[in-house]
Amino acid sequence: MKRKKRILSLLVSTAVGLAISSGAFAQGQLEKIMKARGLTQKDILAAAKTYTPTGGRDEYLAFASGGQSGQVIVYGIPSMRILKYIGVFTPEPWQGYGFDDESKAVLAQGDVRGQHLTYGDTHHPAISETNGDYDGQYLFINDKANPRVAVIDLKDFETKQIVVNPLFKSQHGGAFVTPNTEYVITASQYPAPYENGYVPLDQFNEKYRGGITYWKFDRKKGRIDPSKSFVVEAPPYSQDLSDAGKLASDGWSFTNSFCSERYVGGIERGRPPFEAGCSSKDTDFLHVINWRKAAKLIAEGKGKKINGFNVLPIDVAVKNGVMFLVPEPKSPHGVDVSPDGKYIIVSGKLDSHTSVYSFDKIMKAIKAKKFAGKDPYGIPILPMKDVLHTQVQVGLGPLHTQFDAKKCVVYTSIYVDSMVTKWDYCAGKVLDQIHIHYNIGHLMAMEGDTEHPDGKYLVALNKLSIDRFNPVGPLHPQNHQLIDISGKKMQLLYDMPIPLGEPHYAVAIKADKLKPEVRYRSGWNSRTDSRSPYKTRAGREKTERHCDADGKCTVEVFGTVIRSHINPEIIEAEQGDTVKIHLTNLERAEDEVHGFAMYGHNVQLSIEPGKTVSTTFVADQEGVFPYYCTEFCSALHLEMEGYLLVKPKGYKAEKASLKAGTVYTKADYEKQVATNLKTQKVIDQVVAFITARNFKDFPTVVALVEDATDQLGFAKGAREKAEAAAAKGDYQNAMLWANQWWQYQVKTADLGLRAKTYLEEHGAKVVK
Ligand code: CUK
Ligand code: CUA
Repeated sequence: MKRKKRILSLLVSTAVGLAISSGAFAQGQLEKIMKARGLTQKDILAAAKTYTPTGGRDEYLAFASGGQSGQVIVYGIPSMRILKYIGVFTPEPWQGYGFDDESKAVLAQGDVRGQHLTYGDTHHPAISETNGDYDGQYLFINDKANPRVAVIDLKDFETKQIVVNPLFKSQHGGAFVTPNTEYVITASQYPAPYENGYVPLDQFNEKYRGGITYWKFDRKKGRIDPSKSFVVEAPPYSQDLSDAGKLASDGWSFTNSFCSERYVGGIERGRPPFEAGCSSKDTDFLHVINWRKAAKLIAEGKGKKINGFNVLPIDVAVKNGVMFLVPEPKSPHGVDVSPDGKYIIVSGKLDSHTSVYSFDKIMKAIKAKKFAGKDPYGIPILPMKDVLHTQVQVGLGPLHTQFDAKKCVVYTSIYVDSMVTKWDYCAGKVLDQIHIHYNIGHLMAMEGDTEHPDGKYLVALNKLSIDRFNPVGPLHPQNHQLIDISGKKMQLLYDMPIPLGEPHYAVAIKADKLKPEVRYRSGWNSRTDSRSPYKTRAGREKTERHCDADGKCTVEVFGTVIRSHINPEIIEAEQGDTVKIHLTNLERAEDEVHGFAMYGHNVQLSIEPGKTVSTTFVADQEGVFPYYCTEFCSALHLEMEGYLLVKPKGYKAEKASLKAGTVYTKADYEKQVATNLKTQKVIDQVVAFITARNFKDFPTVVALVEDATDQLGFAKGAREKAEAAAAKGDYQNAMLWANQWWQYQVKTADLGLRAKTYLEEHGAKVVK
């Protein structure tokens, strides 16, 4: 009891930040809450390890596959707070992904054989590496169903490129990068002919093929270069996961397979199903590939082109010592290379062992040409016992392995037993086990597949959540479970439901390695990373209508958005016109996003500060189509609106002028001007506060001040218009412009106050 009290008071004093002397009250409170919520001391400890106080940041950022949702999920560790869903293979309206023309072009790169696809089955994200460690620049992810790879730039967490594998008909073992991201590796899964035509299944052995693709990554451009990429042809063995060699094994890669039986199913014809035929042999094959040599052979022209893509045929690979096979136990799944590159850990789904292969022994066997024979395609097979380092009994259904910061310590997911086993692959012994809820697939340790893993936390990516959360219908959320691995025994800390399935692999990077931007350079096409030709400056907004020789007309809008108006606010078109709207966000303030949605046209844009986006559609129906900003961006956000007016063909207007709703007088005008002058005094005070301090030392404040200066400039312009109208006795327009003058002042004040708060919170100093 005494010990319990001590732990509690320790917890309270650290968690609530109270001195020991005043801890008694908080301790009483804590005990009350624990009792009311049925929490144990262990729970409180776990909470203290994950709870991130308001405004706090996480130590790691995880990128998780969103499975068949075709997205990537970004969350923080240890708080397990979801920060973003990145639209990758699937349109995502909040981000405008798949809605603006710029991102539609990215998704269109992923069309397969003329078919536009709106989902992907994402499995394995990979962070770009430099010298075998995450560099935080790019993220890659594969689509298993449609053999594609996407490139996401971690400067803005946006998908920039999708490449389609022109040979494969499915692609699982990727994306995995080589230690300097020279290549992004993906392996095919279900064998199929490389060509797109029909080939009967009785030619499976001869014409169906697997393969491993090495996508050349051009880091300067930040894009994959398909023309310099290649496939190493492989037998139809149903290749599964891959991993790149590193350090000792740099230049090599490893891919396993689960159906070297080459079985073809046909359950409906009375044949035993695939699952029986693909698990009948005791062993399958690990493919050991010298990718550096393969790349050299391709460069020397030793490959051939199929569907316009470089292929290194099996016979050329064998002749040049590029590909070898190693038997591995029954239907394996994961293959993971140790941080030093010396060991390769393979887990057999139907075997209770993990098999640790020695790269050194593999090289020795290859050098000595000590082969156990050849497979039907002439590929040399290395004798299993000669290249095996050890086998360890870890539990039933081992799948994937991640590495700890501690030497030789690894964690393997155990699917059937719903466990994580911690074991030592050097000494070949089990160290600890923990139960998982339920049926774990992959698991992720912090930077756990690099040359320098961080340890600390492990996340179990579970297939089933069953009874772990409040029920929400037959489709359950997925369950990511956070485990503390800093001690001798693993400790379960937290369950995080994810309403996007299915989590396959995830990678976690130290958060301070990421340096994302908060705004784009002005007029930026974020998808091509270049200035948009449609960039529009303040005051240069215009709408043009041009018709071609066939009488087809296009209304093209070069517009801007800034708090709190869309310019233009009225767009006119004739029925049948193509409408192109380009919008540039003029804001520079952090997080000042505007949206753009329009009635009835499937238009929803996200326009982040500095970005230029476009939408194109045919106005095929006459009518009135309101549009508005979809982000609550200021007090007058609801007024951020406009109309697309589509006139019937040949429509003649009766009167060409717009009539105002309310009528204003001289008194209204003067009252507004008085308000504006008072507001200006407030602004002047804020300006005096800022300029009296070293605000130039704070880039965030400098950006806010620039923005505020812009707004104040607009205010001046509106004031001039108001005064000119008043001078002419046009109090109607004088009042409206005086009001607009005030709107700009409000925005200036808003920015100024934000800057002031920032300076106060960041200890700015008064300067002389
Ligand atoms: S796979 Cu899903 S649990 Cu695609 Cu890496 Cu193993
Ligand atoms: Cu912009 Cu609401």
